[in-house]
Amino acid sequence: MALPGAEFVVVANRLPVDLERLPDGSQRWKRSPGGLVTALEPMLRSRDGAWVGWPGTPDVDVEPLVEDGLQLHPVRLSATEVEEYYEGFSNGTLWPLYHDVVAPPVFHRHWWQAYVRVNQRFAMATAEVAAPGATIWVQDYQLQLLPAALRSLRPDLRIGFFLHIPFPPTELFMQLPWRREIVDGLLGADLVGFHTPGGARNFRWLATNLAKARPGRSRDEITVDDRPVRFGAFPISIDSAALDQLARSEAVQQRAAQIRADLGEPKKVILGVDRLDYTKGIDVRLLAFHELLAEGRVSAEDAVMIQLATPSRERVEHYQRMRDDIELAVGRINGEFARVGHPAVHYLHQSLPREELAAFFVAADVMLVTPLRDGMNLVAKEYVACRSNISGALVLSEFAGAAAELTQAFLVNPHDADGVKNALYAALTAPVAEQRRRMRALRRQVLTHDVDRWARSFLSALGMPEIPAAEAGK
Ligand code: ADQ
Repeated sequence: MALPGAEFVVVANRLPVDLERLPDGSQRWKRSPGGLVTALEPMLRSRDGAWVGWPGTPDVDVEPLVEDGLQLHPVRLSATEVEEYYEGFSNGTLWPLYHDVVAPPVFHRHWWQAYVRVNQRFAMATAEVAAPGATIWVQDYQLQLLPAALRSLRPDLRIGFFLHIPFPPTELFMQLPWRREIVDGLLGADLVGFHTPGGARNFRWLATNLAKARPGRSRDEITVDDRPVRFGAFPISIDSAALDQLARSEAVQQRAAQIRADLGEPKKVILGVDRLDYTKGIDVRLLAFHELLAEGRVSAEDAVMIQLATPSRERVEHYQRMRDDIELAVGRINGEFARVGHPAVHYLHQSLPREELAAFFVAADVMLVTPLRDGMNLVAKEYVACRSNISGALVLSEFAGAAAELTQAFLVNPHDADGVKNALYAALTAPVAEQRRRMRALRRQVLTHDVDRWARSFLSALGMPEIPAAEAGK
């Protein structure tokens, strides 16, 4: 099928749809609506937009398709490439390296070679799809070589890159055997975006000290081969208004009440919601809760903890071990403090529908977000968006990007076990007036800084002409 050249192209490791294989051998598309799709969809639709990405199943050739008015261009990955480029270099090398080496990164040359090969393939696919002078927005750490690869194929394009995970301190980044290639890859963009100013500063240092960039005309610009490259912090957010509205709905409010009733109407419900990942500090919060129970400062009669964990990267060995450790810790707490029919910790290794998740946020008095390092952490913002009754307390790690904006949370250093314990205790016992004061400030921030604003501010810095709000369907 020949599709028209697209004026605006989003390139991400994954398409916003999954190709599913049914038991009878046939295939079908299933939409996987994430925040990014929601934010970018109106812009994609209003300007012949296209999305380039992997459809989620290895070894299949899929023709480009138009799904719900959106052009989708699948990039093929073999099973070996999924293992080496995705599970290997992206998630076994870059992910731990960029998250402060909280797990040791593994450096394999054949993983790197697969990463180079796949980035090149994405560049070719994008070059074929883009109209002359089109705007391209490349997403995340799996595709850091793409900006330069694409520029060499198509110098006419306007290229933006956004990193969804932290950009690490330079001393850590320098461990990477292919550090220069990665920085050169990013420097192919016209604009490189990070969640925080710290990430942008780290990038600037590497670009000017490791690569051949020179200082530019302003503090947020460098010059590469006489071409300006801008960089800066663009903190991502959520569709705050939609989530606020969902959480206020009768169905979600009733479901939240039902959850509390099912838990036995405890005085306090403590919640954790994460992709099951070693960066999220799930062990940190379980330890804090365990010690508070053991010291008798909190009683299992009064407080119940729920940990919802989406299965993630289950084929990577480190993730398998971490899952075992967390399940052991949950089992220990329940072994000591549960009664029949009343667990102290409820643990669900499941991905929940949006409405159900919103009901848990509404039901929770204390939200525990304790990553050791996190680019942003959307869960913290989702909790806040769901607290329309201006109550509840957010305990938030200083090492999440979100901490820069959510300053009225109970901020903690997740490496400080006593600090986390004390913050959890303070959140559980905070007077109503204090909860309201903090939550009001948190909601002001989250409701006025949504994902649409994020996308618009990045694209306008990239120089893409503004779409009138009405035209974008907003
Ligand atoms: P993630 O590491 O995936 O994202 P996060 O920002 O918290 O982390 O987003 C997770 C999303 O998954 C949230 O929308 C959450 O609601 C959802 N989720 C988690 N557990 C769930 C469950 N059990 N059921 C259903 N949904 C669940 C990466 C970076 C982050 C950055 C984002 C966006 O690591 O730092 O904030 O990208 O840039």
